[in-house]
Amino acid sequence: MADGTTQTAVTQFFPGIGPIPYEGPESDNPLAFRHYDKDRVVLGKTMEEHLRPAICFWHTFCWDGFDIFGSGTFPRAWHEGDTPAAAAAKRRAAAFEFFTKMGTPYYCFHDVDVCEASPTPDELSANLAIAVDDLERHQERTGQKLLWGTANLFSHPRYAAGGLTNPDPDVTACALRQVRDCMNATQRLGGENYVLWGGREGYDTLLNTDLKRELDQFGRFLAMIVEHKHKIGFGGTILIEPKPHEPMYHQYDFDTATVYGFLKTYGLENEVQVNIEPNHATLAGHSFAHEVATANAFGIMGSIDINCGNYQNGWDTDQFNVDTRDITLAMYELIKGGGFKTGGFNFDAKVRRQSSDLEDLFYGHVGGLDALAKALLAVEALFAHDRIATNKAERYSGWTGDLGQFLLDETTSLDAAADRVMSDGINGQHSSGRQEYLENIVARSLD
Ligand code: XUL
Ligand code: CO
Repeated sequence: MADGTTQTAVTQFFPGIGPIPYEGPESDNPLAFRHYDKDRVVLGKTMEEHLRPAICFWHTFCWDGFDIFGSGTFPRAWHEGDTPAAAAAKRRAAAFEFFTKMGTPYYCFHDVDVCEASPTPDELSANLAIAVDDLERHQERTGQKLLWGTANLFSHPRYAAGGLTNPDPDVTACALRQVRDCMNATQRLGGENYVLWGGREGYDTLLNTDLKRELDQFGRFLAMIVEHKHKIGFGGTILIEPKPHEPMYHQYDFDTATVYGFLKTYGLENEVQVNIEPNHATLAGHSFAHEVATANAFGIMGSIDINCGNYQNGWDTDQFNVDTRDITLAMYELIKGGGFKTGGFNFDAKVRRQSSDLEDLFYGHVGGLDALAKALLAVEALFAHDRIATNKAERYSGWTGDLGQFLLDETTSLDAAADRVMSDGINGQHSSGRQEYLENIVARSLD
C-alpha cells in the first residue's frame, strides 16, 4: 500500500525481545513476569480477566522524550518515515508488535495518536478513517482489543481555552466533530469504553472566565455525547477522567466527588462513570484507594489509568506504579466493589526521559503489570479471612440494633433522637478504630 501499512506490519521494531514469559517469583530475568500469570485463577477469575490490562499509544509510541527544556531522547524507528502517513503506519505496526510481545489483551488511543498531524478538522476526519482501517486489520491479525478511545481536545492550539467549554462556539463545534468521529471509530473497533479527559476544560484565571456558563456548556455537550452513544447503539461506557489541574490552573473534573456532583447536577449520573488515575488523585490531595472507594460509593467506578506521581515534587510524572502496598489498598476497594465490568487497568505511564533503550519500554510495563498481579494476590490473601470486613461490620454493628434503626428511621425527629439519651441513660463511649492492627494485616498480605 502507498501509505506503507502492509510493509510495516512485517518489520520487527523490537528485534530479539519477547514474548514476555511468566517465570514465577524466583526468576531474576528482567524480561519475565514474576507474578503476572495471566491464566492463574484468583478469586474466581483469571488474572487477565480481573486486571484487563491495556497499553496506551501516547506515552510509548508517540512521545519521543521531549520536555519543555529539551528535545527528544528516544531513537525509535517508528518515528521516521518517507511521509507523515508512512510514519504513522509504522507507529501503529510497532505498537501492535509491542502489545503482542507483552501478551496483554487491550490497548487505548487518542484520535491524534494513531494518524499523522492533521491541522484542519477535515484532514483529521480523513486521516483517522485511514488509521481506523489499519487498526482494524492489526486487531484481526493479533487478537488485540480496544479498551477505550478518546478525542484529544487539548493539543491543537485552537483548544488553548478548552474544547467543550471554550468561549468560542467555532472551537466547540470542532471539538464535537472530533468526539463524534472518535466515538464512531471506537465503536467500529469494538471499544469497550469511551473516555473524556477534560485536559483544558477549566480555567487559568477567573478574570476571563464565566465559570457558570462553562459548566452549563459542559453539561449540555456531555448530554449530547450521551445521546449520540444511544443513537449509534454504542454499547461501551462513557468515562470522565478526573484531574484537578495541569495544564489548567483549575479543571472542572477536579476529583471523583466533584465529577459525581457535576453528573448529578446535569442528570447524567446513570450514564457516565469515572476513569481514575492515581497520579491525578495525588494532585487532588487524595490517595488512589480514596478515589476508588468514592467511585464505588456513588456507583460510578468505571476504569483505571494506572501510574503514579512523585510525592516530593507533586508533578504529573506518569511513572509506572510499582508501589504494591498503595495498589493493594486500592485493589481491595476495587474488588470489594465487584471489580471491573467494562473497565481495565490502562498503563497511562511513561519511561523516564533518560530510559532510552527499547528494553526500557518492556521493563516499565513488566514491572507495572507484576505490581498489579502482586496486589491482586495480596487481596486474595486478605479475603481469605476478611478481617478488614469483619472489623468494619463489628464497628458499625450498633446501626443494625434498636437505637441505630430508630435514629435512621425517616419518621424520627431531632427531638425524639435527642430524648432517647435522657430516657435510656445513653452516654456514648469511644472504642478503638484498631488502625495499626489493620495496617499490619495489609502488610502481612504482601509477605
Ligand atoms: C493526562 C491523562 C491523559 C488521559 C487521556 O493527564 O491522563 O493521558 O488519560 O487523555
Ligand atoms: Co490518564
